[in-house]
Parts: sequence; structure tokens; C-alpha cells
Amino acid sequence: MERTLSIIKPDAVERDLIQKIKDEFLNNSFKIVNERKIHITKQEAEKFYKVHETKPFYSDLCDYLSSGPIVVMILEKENAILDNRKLMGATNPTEAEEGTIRKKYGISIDKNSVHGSDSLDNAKIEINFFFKD
Ligand code: IDP
Ligand code: MG
Repeated sequence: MERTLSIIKPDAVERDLIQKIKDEFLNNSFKIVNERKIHITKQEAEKFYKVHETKPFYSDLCDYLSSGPIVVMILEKENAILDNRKLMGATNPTEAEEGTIRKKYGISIDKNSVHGSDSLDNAKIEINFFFKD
């Protein structure tokens, strides 16, 4: 079994999409192992998105992720990382495939409703970032 970190981003929480998005995971054989609804600071967002610190959109991205409550979840299934990326769809909702979460719910490339880890190493780092016990 593999684990990945999923985030329901502020745009989706704000539009009351938490349960609808959780149902997407549950209906696609993911188990929600742990979840927390939190509101992070910009400094925490900067730490979380450190890989993007050289990108022109880094500051806006961190402002955005810290702009309101988010739901962080550990998802588990076989091939969880890749399967979650498939279920989420492309980063830009306009390019996301029909039926994907970002196609259904995303508003724009920045307000794209969900985050998902992109590799085994990053999944471990990101899970540990929000759920160290
Ligand atoms: P991902 O979320 O699909 O893994 P990344 O390239 O890791 O995409 O980018 C992280 C987040 O940064 C994206 O989900 C999106 O919200 C934002 N982002 C990515 N590219 C752009 C851009 O060109 N303009 C504005 N925001 C962007
Ligand atoms: Mg990414």
C-alpha cells in the first residue's frame, strides 16, 4: 500500500466542496487514513512549496494557500501517488481531462482545488510536514 498527501485548497473549501472531493477519493478506492482542517500561515506555505521558490508565481501561490482553511489528508491505496495525480487532472483545469477533480471543480491554474504529491520522496516529506506524530 502506498500513501500520498492530498490538500483541498482554499477555493474548494470556500465553495463547500470538501465532502464532494472526499467522495471522489472514496469512490476511487482511496482510504482517507488521516485528515485535518487547518489554516496555515504564509511562512508555512513558503516552507511547503519551497521547491517552487524560484518560480514567478511563488509568492502568489503561498499567499493563496494561506488565504483560508484547507483540508490536508493522507490517502492510501495501491499506486496512490500516480492514481491521485490522474484523478486530480492537469494543473491547469482548462487542460484537465473530463471527469477529473480539477476539470469538475477547478477555477483557474492557481485556484485548482486540490494538491497531490508527485513522487514517493515528496509524499513522505509532505505527509511528515502536516502529520508528524
Ligand atoms: P501541481 O499542483 O499539478 O503539482 P505544480 O507545478 O507543482 O503543479 O505547481 C504547484 C501549484 O502552483 C499548482 O497547483 C498551481 O496552483 C500553482 N501554479 C503552477 N503553475 C502556475 C502558473 O503558471 N501560474 C500560477 N500558478 C501556478
Ligand atoms: Mg506539484
